[in-house]
Amino acid sequence: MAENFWKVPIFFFVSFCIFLFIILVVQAFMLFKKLMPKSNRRLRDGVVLLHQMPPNNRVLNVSPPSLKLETYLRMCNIPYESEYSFKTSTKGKVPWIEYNGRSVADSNFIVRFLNEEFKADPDAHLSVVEKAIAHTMIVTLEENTYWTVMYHIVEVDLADTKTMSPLLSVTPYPLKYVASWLFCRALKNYLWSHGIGRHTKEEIYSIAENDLRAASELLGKKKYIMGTKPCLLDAVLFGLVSVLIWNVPTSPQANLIRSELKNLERHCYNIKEEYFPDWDQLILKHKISQ
Ligand SMILES: N[C@@H](CCC(=O)N[C@@H](CS)C(=O)NCC(=O)O)C(=O)O
Repeated sequence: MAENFWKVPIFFFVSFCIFLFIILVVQAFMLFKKLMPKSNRRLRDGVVLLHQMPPNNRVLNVSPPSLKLETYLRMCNIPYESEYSFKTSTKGKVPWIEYNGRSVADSNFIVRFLNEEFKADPDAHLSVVEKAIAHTMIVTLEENTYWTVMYHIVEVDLADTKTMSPLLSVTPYPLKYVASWLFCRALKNYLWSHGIGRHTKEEIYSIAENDLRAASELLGKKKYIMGTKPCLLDAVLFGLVSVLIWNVPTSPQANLIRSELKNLERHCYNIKEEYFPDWDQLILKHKISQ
């Protein structure tokens, strides 16, 4: 009898692990069902189906490339419908689209594809030099400044991210612990592989500051970056600045915009007013976070 004494706690521990495992599997299954596309929406010919994450309470989309793409669609009057879910493209990212039986991934390849299909070009009015400047600024914002936002949400303000993330906010405990851990691990790996994650906090925010100051200089007092007519860069800037000032309003980047780079904030409100009169209704209708 005495030699079996140690088996009792082991029995309880193993039972607890099995129980926890079953709970996690059931929760993951339920969450998967909840978050995958609900509609077996039939693709309509000539209409773009835009796959993107649902809104949270603060912003129409927490993903700058998704907001940029939706802005582009509206700028070019391209007919589209949104499919709000967490289904990713073949490249493992959002946004992506389906159009006339074809799937296209990555906002920039989507823009190229739709420009061809719809004979649209939001940059048609730009000179060759303006196009070159716009291209360079787009790459700066999407491949550099964007990662400073990712750094902020995972390294500095994770508690807020967990509350506001469309995915983590609807993930029940105890699965939320696992999902948060996986989310952080993936994002920290991205930051490290990109290279920006190897810098100090101060260095990373200074990178963001330099980029945002450059964008602000380029915009100056103009309504849109290249003058009176918007171009793709305006959509990119809107995607990033709206996420900064509305989704992470306490970040150093948002503080800088609100205190010193006010033209970026004004630009953001201009685009919202012009292209998203239904912004609040869309958030109310489709938001998924609590
Ligand atoms: N270059 C891509 C970037 C898309 C992107 O980074 N999407 C993020 C959300 S903002 C994503 O899907 N991340 C999921 C992941 O990387 O696992 C584009 O412009 O579409």
